[in-house]
Order: sequence, then C-alpha cells, then structure tokens
Amino acid sequence: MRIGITCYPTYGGSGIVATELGMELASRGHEVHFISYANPIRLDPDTPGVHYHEVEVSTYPLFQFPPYCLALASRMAEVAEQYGLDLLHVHYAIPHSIAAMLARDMLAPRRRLPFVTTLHGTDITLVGTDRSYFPITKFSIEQSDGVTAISEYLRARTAEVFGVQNEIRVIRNFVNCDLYRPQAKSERFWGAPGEKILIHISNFRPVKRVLDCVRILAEVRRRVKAHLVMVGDGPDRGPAERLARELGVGRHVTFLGKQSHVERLLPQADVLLLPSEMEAFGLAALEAMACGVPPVATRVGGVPELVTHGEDGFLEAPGDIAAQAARVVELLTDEGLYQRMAEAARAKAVRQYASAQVIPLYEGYYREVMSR
Ligand code: GMT
Repeated sequence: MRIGITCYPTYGGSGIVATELGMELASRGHEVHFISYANPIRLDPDTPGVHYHEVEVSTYPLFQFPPYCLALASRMAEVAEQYGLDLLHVHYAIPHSIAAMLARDMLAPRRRLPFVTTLHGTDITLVGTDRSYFPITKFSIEQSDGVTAISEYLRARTAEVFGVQNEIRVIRNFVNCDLYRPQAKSERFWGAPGEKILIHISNFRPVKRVLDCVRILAEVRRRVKAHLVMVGDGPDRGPAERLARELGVGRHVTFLGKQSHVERLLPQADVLLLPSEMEAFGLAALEAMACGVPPVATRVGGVPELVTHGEDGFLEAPGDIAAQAARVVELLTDEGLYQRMAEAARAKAVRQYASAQVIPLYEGYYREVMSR
C-alpha cells in the first residue's frame, strides 16, 4: 500500500506512535509518505521506503495566524496525486483530520483518497472539548472514512462526549520489543554508585503533573537512596527544577531535556514514574514495561487497560504522593517483588503490545476502509 501519514512532528506521544507506525509499515514493504511541517522527531529520513514531504506555510502581513491547515491540505492532495497514495492516516484530530477531509474532497473528481483518523487523547479530552474546537472535532470524526482510538477508554469517551455514530475501532499503541528491551544496568551516568534510578518521560505539560515526580523522589529518599532522571521539556520544567531545589533534592534530580533515543535510557532505570492527571494510554509506561522497568502510575483514563495493578506495575490516585512514593519504596526494597514485576511487565509488552501484533491490525483496517 501507499500510505500518507500526518502527525505533529514534535516531542509528543501521537507523533511518536505515528512515526514508529510509518517505519514499521515501511519495513513490511509499504510505501510511506510523511506529510508535516518538520521531520518527525524520531524519524530517520534514511529509512528505506519512507519519504518526507514538508508543508511550507507562507506568511503574509494580513495573516495574524498563518493557515497551516490549508497548506497541509494542499500538500496532502499534491503528494497523494503525485505518488498515487491509497490512503491518508492522520494522527491527532485537530487540525489534521480536517486537512485530510479537504484533500479527499479536492481529489474526489479524479481519484478516491479515504482517510483514517487516529485519536490519541488530548485531541478529545482537552482540546477537542474546548468550545472553539468542539463542533469541528465532531465533524472531522464523522467525516473520517475510518476512526481508531488508542484505548477503550478513549473510544468510550469520544462516543460519549461527541455523540458520534460512526464506529471507532480500538487499536492500542505498540512498542518495538527488539529495540525496547531489558539490558544490564551498567551504563548509569546519573546519581551516586548504588543509588536506585527513577525516570520520568513526558512533554512537561500540566496534565503530566511532573512536580509530583520531584515530590515522590523527596519522599522516597527518606527510605531509599534514589536519583530521579527527568526526560523531556515543556512548561513545567522550570517549576520542577525550582521545586527540587526547595525540597533540598536538587542534586538528586537530573534534567536531560528532549531525547530521541529513550530506548537507551529506559533500561538503565529501576522504576518509571507516570503521575499524570489524565492519560488516554500512557505510551511511556509501555516503553518502560518493554524494557522490564515497572511503572508506578496513576489510575486514570486508559492506563488501567495497560498496567495491571500489583502484577506488572502499580496504580494510585493522581496527586497521592504518599501512596505513589510507598509503591516505589516497596519495589525498590523487595528484590523478589521487583523481579516478578519486571518480568511480568516485559512479558505483557511482548505478548500484547509488540509491533508484530499491532501493525497487522492497522494493515487490516486500511484494507477494510479502502474496500468500503
Ligand atoms: O501526552 C501528551 O500530552 C501528548 C499526547 C499526544 O497526542 O501527543 O499524548 C497522547 O497520545 C499518546 C500516544 O497515543 C498517549 O500515550 C497519551 O496517553 C496521550 N496523552 C494524554 O491522553 C494526556
């Protein structure tokens, strides 16, 4: 198949899933065309079978807000025609879905170009429900030739909030278990020798509650020598750095900023912290599990579909620092429990979430949509 993929190229779960999907599809013999305003962060442009088409957004003094959606739609139609695309697959509804709809309608007199929209989370739970975007998000879902959601939670939430009638297929996120795998914890660059490593990966937006990671570390350190590694960047990085100093744990926290090879960092950690207020799926938890690193996460959104409390990780209420810290301490002080959970986490990732299981679901869904 010849597939066009559009996503946000920046550091964020939906862009990462879209990029990994494109690379997996290419490795299975499909021709993949990324259409976005920048090269997606984890995309290796040299990957055979993968092409990248930049969307140029011209500015003009009249435009206070350059119309990216229109430039994207034009580029999608152009690429689809030039390379004979069979389908567009857009990740994150706003504004990608509307751009795909315009491209489809522009080409309709000459060729068929169905599009699939994958819903990822904040496009529904935060941005999509904002009054300015609600009607257009609902319309874009209804107009899509196929819609997928990355968890059952997100499917149900979308149906409930938008009242849409079209089927939403649940295709869960996946991880490359050959790349993300347990490794000897020998290359630790952080903390003092013998200290346990907690890791957090996100875009540091308020929904992630990154300050809780610092509070959890401070609490854990009363019982266990531990160091926190913070991966990513965003609005709450500065406040988190300040809080670490205020709580007297400044030198026990390392802020690494944005990293494109988290598969090299994760296996060196002991526990992943995911204290989010909301998470439609929790990709960072899956990536950690594949590396045999148990997550201590919050019982929100789609996370309980991924993490089984007490088996392959722990789930506590968002904001409950004492409970989350106690779970971390439990894991770090009970070697038997740790080994069981680490193995169960890896086994679940391989059994249910490996690329080999999930990519064929997308391929099957594309064929279904194309044959309608
Ligand atoms: O988490 C974010 O803020 C980024 C956001 C995105 O769309 O880029 O992530 C969402 O999609 C990820 C990949 O499917 C999911 O793993 C995240 O749970 C989801 N984030 C939220 O629901 C807050």
